[in-house]
Amino acid sequence: MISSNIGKFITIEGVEGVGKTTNIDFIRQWLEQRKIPHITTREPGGTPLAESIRELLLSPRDETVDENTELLLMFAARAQHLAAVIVPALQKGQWVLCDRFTDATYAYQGGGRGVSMDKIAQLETLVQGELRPDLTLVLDIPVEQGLERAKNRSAPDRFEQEKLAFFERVRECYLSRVKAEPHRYRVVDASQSLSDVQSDLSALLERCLGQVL
Ligand code: T5A
Repeated sequence: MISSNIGKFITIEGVEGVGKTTNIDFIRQWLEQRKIPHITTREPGGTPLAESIRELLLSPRDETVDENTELLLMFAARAQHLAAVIVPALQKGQWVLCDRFTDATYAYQGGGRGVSMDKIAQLETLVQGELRPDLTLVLDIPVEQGLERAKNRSAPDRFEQEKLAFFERVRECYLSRVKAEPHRYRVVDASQSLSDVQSDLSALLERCLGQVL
């Protein structure tokens, strides 16, 4: 794992309804039990300004959102989140547990919308410099199953109104990123029962993080 941060930076990713929010709470408890100072946060969002940008991005609207507008808003929210929350926490030695980060931009704007990966990589460097997550947990699930879970939970946001093929591309992009950089990612089968997902997560956290505690 990359270890340039003082605290560890852990991100959690996956398609809609895969169980990120549910399992972040589980990981938070895992960290609490080990008395590891940490914060949990999310993207887009994590600061008042970035949460306002999230509102702009997620609200369904009649106007077509240009793909560059969407991309730049994602990175604008991220720049604020990094400056105000993530970097200060890591510098204090806190672990940061983040619900989505730049892998989501590659998967949704790159895989889903077809924005060039090079363009995303340029913005990633501009906004983050060298900073990358130490560990990214990809919760993986067949897209239809994830959307079904999301649908049962709340009304669809602007992204959730996309067609199935969009989310298939998002999922494929996550899995291809895992293949390309296997040392940073761990994949968990999120189609299992919640208790099985969490027992896999526990074992995985012990394996990946046990040695740095
Ligand atoms: N986005 C984000 C981009 O396009 N680019 C970017 O760069 C970034 C950062 C918002 C949207 O923004 C896009 C992607 C998103 O569309 P979000 O709010 O994080 O991001 O996205 P969502 O995926 O919409 O979050 P959800 O809250 O819908 O899904 P979660 O958090 O993955 O799922 P969760 O935990 O709420 O679970 C959903 C339901 O399933 C149940 C839960 O109880 C809940 O009811 N559940 C299970 N049921 C059975 N078995 C299990 N194992 C279960 N696990 C959870």
